[in-house]
Amino acid sequence: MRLCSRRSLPAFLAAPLLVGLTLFAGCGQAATPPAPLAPVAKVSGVDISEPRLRLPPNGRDVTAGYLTLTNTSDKPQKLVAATSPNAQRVELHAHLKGPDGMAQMRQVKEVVIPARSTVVLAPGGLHLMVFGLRAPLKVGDQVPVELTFEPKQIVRFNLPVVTNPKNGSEETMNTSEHQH
Ligand SMILES: [Cu+2]
Repeated sequence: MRLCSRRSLPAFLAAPLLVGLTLFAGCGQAATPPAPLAPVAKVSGVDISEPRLRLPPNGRDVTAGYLTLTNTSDKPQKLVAATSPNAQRVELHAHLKGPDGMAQMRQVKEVVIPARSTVVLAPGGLHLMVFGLRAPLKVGDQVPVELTFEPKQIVRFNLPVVTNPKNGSEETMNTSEHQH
């Protein structure tokens, strides 16, 4: 029996490696040059990628969600509303400079994505403000969210919960370079 279990160990270790190699081989072509943002959801004219929700500090039921919106059309697109079955309310927010020069968080009516451009909702800028979470969250949870784009396009997807919602896009992506 001991021999048996010892022999099974390498096989157990090898299995994840094989899966990893298979995946790597499978997406090798698509991975070079650096993969474009993979959309997790789309509506006509807008691809949605990089969704994530900041893990709220202990005991809080308020947090912020982030994502990247890419306008694949030749006209401006508008995000006008957000909701989640897991929260009482979701608002579109921006950080705007007040008269005193300090950045303040403000609700905005809409987020406009210019034609053929990308708008990044990221820490310190535009975000989805989530109020009244109905249950405590942990890292890795998936929180469903529903976005409404004009005219009456509704799309639903999940925001995975993360501790640090910063990622590469806001540093590396210069949206003006994507405009034509
Ligand atoms: Cu906010």
